[in-house]
Amino acid sequence: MSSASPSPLPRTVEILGRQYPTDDITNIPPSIISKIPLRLHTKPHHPLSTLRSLIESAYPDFAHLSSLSPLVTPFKNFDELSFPLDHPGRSVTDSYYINKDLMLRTHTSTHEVETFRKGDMKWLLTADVYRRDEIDGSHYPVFHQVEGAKIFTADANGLKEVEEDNVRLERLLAKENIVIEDVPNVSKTNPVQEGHDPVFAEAVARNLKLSLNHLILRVFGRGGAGVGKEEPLRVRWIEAYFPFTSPSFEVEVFFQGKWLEILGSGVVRQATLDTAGVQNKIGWAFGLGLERIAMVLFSIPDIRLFWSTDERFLSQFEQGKITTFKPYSKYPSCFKDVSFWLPRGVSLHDNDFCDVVRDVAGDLVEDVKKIDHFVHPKTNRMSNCFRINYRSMDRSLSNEEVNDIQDSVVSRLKEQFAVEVR
Ligand code: FA5
Ligand code: MG
Repeated sequence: MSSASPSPLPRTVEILGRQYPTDDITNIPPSIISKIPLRLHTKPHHPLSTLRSLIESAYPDFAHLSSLSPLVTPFKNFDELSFPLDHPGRSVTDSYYINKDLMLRTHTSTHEVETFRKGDMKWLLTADVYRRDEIDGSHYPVFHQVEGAKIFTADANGLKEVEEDNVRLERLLAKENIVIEDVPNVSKTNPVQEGHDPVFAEAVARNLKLSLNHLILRVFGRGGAGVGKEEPLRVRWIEAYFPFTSPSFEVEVFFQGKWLEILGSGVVRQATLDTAGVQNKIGWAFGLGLERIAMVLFSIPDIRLFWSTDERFLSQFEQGKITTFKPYSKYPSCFKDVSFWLPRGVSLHDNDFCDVVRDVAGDLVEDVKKIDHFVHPKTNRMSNCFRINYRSMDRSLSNEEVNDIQDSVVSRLKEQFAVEVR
């Protein structure tokens, strides 16, 4: 669970102009803190902002929220959403903690309870979310999600409302060039919740699917990507599991020869609505990842580009328009390996290594691979070897510059984890 760090931590960290006390689980690095104020989803002309607007335009009668702070309690991020105590997402290897009482949200579902509590019956919420992760072309420790939800009053009028909406959406979709692989709305492995009227719950699951098929068609079909015009758009619904929904589903879209997972969704757990003080409601929620969809729509080949401040990137985009990104150049890669012994009793998760690399090298690193590890049979010490691929998106890096960065990475590893370089 914990990663021992021999180097002393500052007693406080400053985030968005406020000081927060640290403790022995603090693991938020400066490189992440510096991303918090950027809020790319609200930056005019940015592809993530255009995609957010496109999604909002598919739900014109929903409340559109986008300014909630990413600092939340673990209680709110996990417990309030029925996550079990041993869920891996809670661990310091997977999430960023400011201290034991405060973390960076790992998903937009964090805000479900407070939003329902406010009385919003149908809403979209866009935000930056944070997860400790590997380094490669499609993973970044900060990304953006849109949460959407709609709840109905759990009585005869509410049921009538869902059923009428289902008829309306079915009519709309019947005219479109879309091929949907479906799964049952409910099944033994994807059950209606205890206490839910099965007829109502199934109508709600159906409403969720129709509503999202409609959104997907709008985003991929008419968004300029060309699908859904000559070629039918192919969408695949899959049974899924989330602690805070049942039944639950994931959606994949067939794009450029591959199935792409774009969202998770389901019928909201009654416990969530009860906690929010709206016991007499029933409804659905979904959470989708903006970067994955934007990479496809705008042909953006590397997830780091969203964070670029290079005019050659930014100037290519116009708010509200989906255009194809023209790469300005592909600069050469430079690979550097680092092999080291870990002292006994010190654990270093791959995500710890990646955080050190990101902190020192920022976006000059394209990916990191663990290429070897073993335990010495006599000393019981662990040996690791990582290969770092340095490549700038904006310019050529000199070997000298990369060597300097690599030296700093090594110093930080020695300082923080007392490693012995081999
Ligand atoms: C969730 O985050 C759930 N909160 C979604 C949800 C909401 C379910 C409401 C039910 C009801 P998941 O971890 O699968 O689920 O992430 C949702 C989407 O975020 C994924 O489908 C993907 O599009 C995107 N995503 C997840 N991890 C990454 C990542 N590392 N980089 C980029 N996008 C990601
Ligand atoms: Mg998923």
